[in-house]
Amino acid sequence: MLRYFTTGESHGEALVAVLSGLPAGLKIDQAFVDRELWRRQQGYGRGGRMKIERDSAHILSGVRHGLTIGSPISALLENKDWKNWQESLPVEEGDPAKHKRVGSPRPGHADLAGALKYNFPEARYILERASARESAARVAIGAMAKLFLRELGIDILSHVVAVGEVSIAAEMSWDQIAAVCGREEILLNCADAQVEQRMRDEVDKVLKTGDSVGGVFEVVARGVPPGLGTYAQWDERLDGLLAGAVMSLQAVKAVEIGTGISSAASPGSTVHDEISYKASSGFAGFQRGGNHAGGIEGGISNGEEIRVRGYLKPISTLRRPLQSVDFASREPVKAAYERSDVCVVPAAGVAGEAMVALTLARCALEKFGGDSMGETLRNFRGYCQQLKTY
Ligand code: EPS
Repeated sequence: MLRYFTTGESHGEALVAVLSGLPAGLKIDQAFVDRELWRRQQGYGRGGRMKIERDSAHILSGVRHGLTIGSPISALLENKDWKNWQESLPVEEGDPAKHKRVGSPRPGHADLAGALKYNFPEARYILERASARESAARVAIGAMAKLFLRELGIDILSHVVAVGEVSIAAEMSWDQIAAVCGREEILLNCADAQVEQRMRDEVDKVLKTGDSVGGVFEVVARGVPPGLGTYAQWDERLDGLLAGAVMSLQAVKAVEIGTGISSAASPGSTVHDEISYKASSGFAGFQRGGNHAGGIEGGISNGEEIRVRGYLKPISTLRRPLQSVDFASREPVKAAYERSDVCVVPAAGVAGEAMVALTLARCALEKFGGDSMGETLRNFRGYCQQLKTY
């Protein structure tokens, strides 16, 4: 069973991710893992922190001589900013005068709910863990899940569909998305260059006004065979698992599979993807007229591209803060402001890819099993053969 955990605070010494359950004998390409981490750090609208960090996964265990050994993998991502926080966030008792309080909760952030829940008089420890910095750890192990899925012919990418009110009009093909993801300079990771410029203007607008902006990313997985996930139990449905995984990312407030949102307002005749047959096509010869289903029907992958969208609220730290209350005096004050990003949609898309990869890897391992890659691939190929001769 594939399981994973992350630990770490935004301004602590490091993030640590643990991934358990990958079969032995998978090649771990360090350059690929670090490139994924780099991708997550890009995007127009990031704040000053990304000038400090240069993320790299320092693998501590579970990989020897470049291959997984079937033991849990742990990876450490250093926070370069730690050197500026050692005195205000020490592990040991330290000097209370040096602590950096967050005295008034930001609407939309975890600050207030977290302080109430964990019974802290202010929000410093809350934002330290609620911060999207944690998603870097998920991207590190998500990259390993991607390397596993690649062996099965499955690839995953993302692109930005909307920033604020600016959005792309048409569905982007895999090749268009791959071209934008392969760039050495990532602006807003939008596959339509003209729309991307308008997205940039949208970010500039909120930068000028001290505001922030949200948006929509889409994760696409191609090469997924029919048969991952099942309707047999509610918690085994692939759409449910993907929705939970993507929704768990910081600032995601809604998840859509395929054209789920517009489908709710459309007649069935325009939503459901008609079926045809051509022996040489796909996994089992069946073809679809479209992909409104986003590659999932009945909680099972159907062999089409899986398309999952994450809807991000605007970042909750505003340079022109909203109204709040002082934790200590309970007097009305402006919400706390700390250095922040104003737009993170491209970065969230990369983190979304990681969550989709971890979810698909888990479902693939549940279906094909295997303690070594040889065993997993043998089972996988046997299943693909079964589909071919269906
Ligand atoms: C974040 C605030 C900013 C972001 C951070 C998430 O960090 P800082 O407070 O250090 O300026 O840059 O995101 C990351 C560090 C990251 O790696 O994505 C927050 O409060 O959520």
